[in-house]
Amino acid sequence: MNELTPPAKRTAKDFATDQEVRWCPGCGDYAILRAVLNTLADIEADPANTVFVSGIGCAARFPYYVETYGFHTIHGRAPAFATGIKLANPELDVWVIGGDGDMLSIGGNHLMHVIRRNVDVQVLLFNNEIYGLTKGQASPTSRAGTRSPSTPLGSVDNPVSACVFVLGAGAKFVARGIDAQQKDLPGILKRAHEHKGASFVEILQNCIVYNDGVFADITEKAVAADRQVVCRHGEPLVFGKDADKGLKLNPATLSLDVVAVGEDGPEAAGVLVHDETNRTLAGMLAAMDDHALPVAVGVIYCEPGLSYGEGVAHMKEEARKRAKDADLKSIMHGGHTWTVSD
Ligand SMILES: Cc1ncc(C[n+]2csc(CCOP(=O)(O)OP(=O)(O)O)c2C)c(N)n1
Ligand code: SF4
Repeated sequence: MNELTPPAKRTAKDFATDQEVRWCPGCGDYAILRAVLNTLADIEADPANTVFVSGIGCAARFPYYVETYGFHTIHGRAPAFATGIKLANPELDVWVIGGDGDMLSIGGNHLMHVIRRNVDVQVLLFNNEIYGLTKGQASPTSRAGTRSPSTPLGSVDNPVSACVFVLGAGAKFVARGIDAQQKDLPGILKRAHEHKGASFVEILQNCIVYNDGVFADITEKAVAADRQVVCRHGEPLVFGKDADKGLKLNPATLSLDVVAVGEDGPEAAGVLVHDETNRTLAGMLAAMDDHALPVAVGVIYCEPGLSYGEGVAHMKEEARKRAKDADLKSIMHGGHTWTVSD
């Protein structure tokens, strides 16, 4: 009898296409692509069962570069396409890709609904705080004062925080990662993939051409340890090069303060332990964006629950039970019907 050789495990390279990648040299999108390809290899994704769906923008070119099924759809509407794809074939593993303009300007409405419905897809929002493809106009995440072709005197708009927005829409999985953090990003993407329901991951992405260095005050090697707190479920929220700082709840202001962690450790200093199932804590962590507090990265919130697809399947079952003996004709002629005369 011939012995069958088991198929070799796919590597990240096997998930890359032969398409010429058309991002600017040095764009953060390359690093995100690498992290996603590594994740697909790690989770042993089946290319025949995987779909990448995007809207419009530089980020939205993503499906061309992944050796799976893909849809490059219309501006802001990737969440709507993804919802239809997932409902039509719940077996498919669906990833939604878009920039901050695509998902929070024209697509803000669609993002809200895919999240609140808890459709079982992974939404990756590449946040470079600018419209890259259209040459650098201010986006909904651009900081106040951002000078751009559309805001030559500096933006007077208040920026939206992507993670706070989706939490407000009822998100049950919220995480934040950074393009260049190749060690951590695949782990975050893997968690997003494991979660049943809509998983939202904001990825801080450097647009080297139109907004270079916008996250430097968070990501530069010299400041990263002091400017980022990594959220790990069940572990104290400490940060700093020597883990010498921590986040503590201020009961008087109901806000987070930074405290020094002494020799007695984080518990003695009253540092909070991260509980990714705590929505109130998630709201506070997601909102940290000024210099007084570090920026939260990692899995900020995770609450397992019924996904939209499961809800729709239950509803269909119930409808079938109720209309067991009904035929199409009786359904068509049941209820309020009337005849229109000439
Ligand atoms: C209906 C419509 N309106 C506007 C545009 C122009 N447009 C194309 S991409 C884009 C925004 C891109 O920014 P972002 O989503 O942040 O992605 P990035 O290019 O930075 O990755 C805009 C406004 C369009 N293509 N279609
Ligand atoms: S314009 Fe910016 S976001 Fe677009 S490919 Fe170039 S560097 Fe990347």
